[in-house]
Amino acid sequence: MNHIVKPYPLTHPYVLEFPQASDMRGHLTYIEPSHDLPFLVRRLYYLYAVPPHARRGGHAHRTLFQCLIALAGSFDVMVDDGFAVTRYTLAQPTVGLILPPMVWRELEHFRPDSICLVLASDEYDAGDYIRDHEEFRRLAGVTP
Ligand code: T46
Repeated sequence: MNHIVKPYPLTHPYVLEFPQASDMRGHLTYIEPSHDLPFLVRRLYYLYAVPPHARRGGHAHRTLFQCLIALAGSFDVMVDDGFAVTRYTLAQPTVGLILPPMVWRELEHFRPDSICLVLASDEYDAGDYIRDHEEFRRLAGVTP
């Protein structure tokens, strides 16, 4: 079950910028999920040591909200809502890409030493994944 805390757009991906405190010692970015995200965080995980030619994702989620952040390095995220494809390059630790349910995502072009932090609205549930693109298009209402 997702816990939506703010009336953000809940059907389209979008990019958020998080605050940064900087001084001579470097930078610090902070996220307060109950204020800054359109969902409460129940899980986090991270992708790292991804080979340059590897692709991650290749699925949609039925109910899960996620926020993707490039903590280090950079990578591309292809997002498909069934009707249009949008490509994002994540390259700053102050930027989060919000992915609502029912969007197909593929991550690729990881630069060496990239780290992708993912904040997720629910615990891991293999049943929440849609791994067949045709099934995704049907469920998204694109094809009958
Ligand atoms: C997503 C993209 C961005 C778990 O046991 N628990 C977890 O919380 C996760 C995320 C994965 N796993 C297991 C399931 C598989 O045996 O870890 C293995 C690799 O997972 P997967 O092939 O789904 O990894 P990605 O990088 O293709 O996808 C992941 C997330 O699963 C997915 O929700 O949006 O990162």
